[in-house]
Amino acid sequence: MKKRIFSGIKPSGDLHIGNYLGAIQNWVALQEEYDSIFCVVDMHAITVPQDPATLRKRTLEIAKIYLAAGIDPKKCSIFIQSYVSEHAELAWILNTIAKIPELEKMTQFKDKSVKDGKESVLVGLFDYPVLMAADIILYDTQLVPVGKDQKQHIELARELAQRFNYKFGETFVIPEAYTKKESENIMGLDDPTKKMSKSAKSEYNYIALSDDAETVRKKIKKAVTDSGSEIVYSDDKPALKNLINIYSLLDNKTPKEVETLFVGKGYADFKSALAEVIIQFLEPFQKRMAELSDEKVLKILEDGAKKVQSIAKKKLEEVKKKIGFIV
Ligand code: AQP
Repeated sequence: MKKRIFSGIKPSGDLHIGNYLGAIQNWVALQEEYDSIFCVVDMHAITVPQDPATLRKRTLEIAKIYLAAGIDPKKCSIFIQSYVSEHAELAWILNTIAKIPELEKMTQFKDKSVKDGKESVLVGLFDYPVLMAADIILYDTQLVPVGKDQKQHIELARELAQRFNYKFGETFVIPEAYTKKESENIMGLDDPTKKMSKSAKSEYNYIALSDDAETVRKKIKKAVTDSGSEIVYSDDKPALKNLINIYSLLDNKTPKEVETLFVGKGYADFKSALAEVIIQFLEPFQKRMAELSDEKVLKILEDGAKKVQSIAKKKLEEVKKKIGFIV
């Protein structure tokens, strides 16, 4: 029996190379070895206000990104979260064993509370880590390939699965996060102390997967660098380290090999080479995306939902029986 992985991305903004390198690139590699389930988590997206037409468009776009990146629907199940209502049902049940302080610890809730005041936080945003726990444990997931920012949520999923098992008997597999050191936290181009983020205020924070060549060149040229002039991979040069990471992950080289390529050269040479590496990745990727019709993608998503629904239904039935519902 293959081990199972599950992961998803929310259609709440333009995806960037941080999302690709931190999550999707690993999914593509893991799909060969694992029983893989990948989801477009639209129910997570609505935890912040969304324009309905934009949400629909972005949901399809995320699925196209998965496919253009190399996720193979013959090997994996790809679906839209809201197609499978068991996610919401299990989340409700898990709400009855989750504790308020556990959710108050979550970074997104804390950030929003500090920024805009606790009274402005919507219940959905506060509670979404429980929905994420449900997404994961519904499928007896063993491994969850994500970026570093999501590790806190996997911890909660583990905790809730263990708590349920303890209260009602062995039911859920305890999942583990899967990250890779070089890609788990791609930092903002404008600020290497914060992660690259789709909700960043400035577009100079990220390279979007939809950026054209000129935009990439402009953004990389503007990216902040550290003092000095040599191309060295070191913790005390966080901006450069981040750029070298991006280069090495997209060009399939180790950071050492990238350093060696630029011995005796300066930031300008390095940055223009990095921009070309990114463009060489993005152009064929965008071409593959453009070739995917909405109809074809919708069919893949419907087929994916059918495949996972039987797993979800069975697990939810087991849960309902255990807690005393008549099924
Ligand atoms: N900077 C990053 N480096 C590495 N991995 C990252 N991920 C996100 N940012 C980085 C990973 O990408 C996946 C996307 O998940 P998501 O869109 O559901 O949520 P997110 O983590 O909240 O992503 P963003 O881009 O930061 O969006 P906003 O700004 O809307 O919150 C996850 O696996 C995540 O770890």
